[in-house]
Amino acid sequence: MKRDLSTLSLAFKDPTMLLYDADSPAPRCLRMFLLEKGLVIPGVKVDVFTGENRAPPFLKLNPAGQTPALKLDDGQVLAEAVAIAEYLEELHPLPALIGRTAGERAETRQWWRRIELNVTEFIHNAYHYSEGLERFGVRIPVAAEAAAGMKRIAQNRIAWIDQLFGDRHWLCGERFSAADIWLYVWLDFGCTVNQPFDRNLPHLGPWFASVATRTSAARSRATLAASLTS
Ligand SMILES: N[C@@H](CCC(=O)N[C@@H](CS)C(=O)NCC(=O)O)C(=O)O
Repeated sequence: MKRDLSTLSLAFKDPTMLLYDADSPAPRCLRMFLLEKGLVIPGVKVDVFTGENRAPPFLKLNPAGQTPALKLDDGQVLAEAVAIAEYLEELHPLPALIGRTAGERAETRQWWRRIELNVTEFIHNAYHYSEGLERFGVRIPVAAEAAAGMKRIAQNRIAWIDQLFGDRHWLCGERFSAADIWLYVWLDFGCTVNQPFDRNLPHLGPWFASVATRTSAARSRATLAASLTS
């Protein structure tokens, strides 16, 4: 089944939560996840470029100083995009982007973990240690000398994922999942920060082009607050 669920107008609104959102890839993963689920949550934009996320008001919410973060109606604040996605899928199981059965969920998590541990973390940190060095050098430990090697490893692991991918339609076969979202958003981000992947990869090249046609891919570029006012 290859339905593009993000085109559905049937959105479920949950005003009991507030998403701390930003113009960055981890929050974009979550926005795309929400769009695919047809779930509408109020959002507030945190300016990660000026470092609003590293100042006391935000640190009180998320001491890790990162976005996204999700505030629940009882005041609890969740961080880490994957944990937030898991939480939302438990509350709103359908359409399933992680899985309907234990087997499906494990399969999604298998790909998700491969992607985070081998690709997205390398792209992200290589960016922190090179193009983003000036901004991030004052926020987190950085290793400029590691950037070139990390970029190389990211590209190598992307080619490895391409081999594993084989002839399937999405990472989980016929099921479009959170793993596709995370890989797509981070590869797209890589293209904007001097880490373009090889579009000629036989499986990931066409897969990327196919994900890019989904409504959620385009709409997730804008932060939630921006998409409400546009
Ligand atoms: N592992 C975290 C990463 C969160 C993260 O690094 N967020 C970035 C945006 S992509 C951020 O807030 N950066 C600003 C900063 O670290 O100062 C997740 O997946 O949620």
